[in-house]
Amino acid sequence: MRFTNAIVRTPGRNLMTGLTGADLGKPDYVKACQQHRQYIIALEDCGLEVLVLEADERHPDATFVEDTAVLLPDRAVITRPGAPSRRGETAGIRTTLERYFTRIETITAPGTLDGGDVMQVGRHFFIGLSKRTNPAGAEQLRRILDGCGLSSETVPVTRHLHLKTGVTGIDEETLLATEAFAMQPAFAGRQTLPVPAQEAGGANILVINDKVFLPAGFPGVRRQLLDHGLAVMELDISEFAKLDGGLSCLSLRF
Ligand code: CIR
Repeated sequence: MRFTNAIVRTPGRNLMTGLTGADLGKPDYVKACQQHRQYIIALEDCGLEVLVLEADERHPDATFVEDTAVLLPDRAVITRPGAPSRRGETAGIRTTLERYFTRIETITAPGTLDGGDVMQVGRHFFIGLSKRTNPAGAEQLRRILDGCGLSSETVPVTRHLHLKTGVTGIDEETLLATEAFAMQPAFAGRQTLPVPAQEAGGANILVINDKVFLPAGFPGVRRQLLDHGLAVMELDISEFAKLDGGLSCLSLRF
């Protein structure tokens, strides 16, 4: 899968009031903006055209744009985020995506779905059933995917916020996964690079064309990726991790 575009949203000054289950302290707004800038530069270095949306001061978690949409080759699916405080984020994303996609679908009530629970591996999609994504939302997405000739299956998410918090598809055969996911029957038959138990925060990596980005501070994960023959670059996203955010959450890629 090769990407040409990305959409990101500048963090708002309200960032420190975002949702979190992490016990890592409050994010520093200025530092978060610096880290976000480095993230944009990294995407641009991959050859992507990056659309930078302005901060949304009404929605503290709006910088985590990945959760608001699922992008398919011929259409965009606007999600219905599981957290009520995030539902208002989708209106702006819809307007933005209308510039790029002629066909837009929408997850509707009672369904809930966060983009962080949707992992594409080739033409197959894994959909996490989490605190944010419910069976009705997953079923709506399954039908849309089915209509596009794309297969999917659900995966229970019990120990992480989202599916992709704990597992990343590196290529069609290889996953990087925490212990919680390595044993999942859904992932049997694929090679799994294990994330060390004390480095669960390093499971969400970003694979963009031929480049691989890893959050800074996870030497065991870095070693796994290097041993697999991947050239990895580290990005410091400490301020976003304080809000349970990983590398993939900060962009929509297509
Ligand atoms: C939230 O709880 O919704 C945000 N603080 C973090 C969202 C992270 N998104 C993602 O993993 N895709």
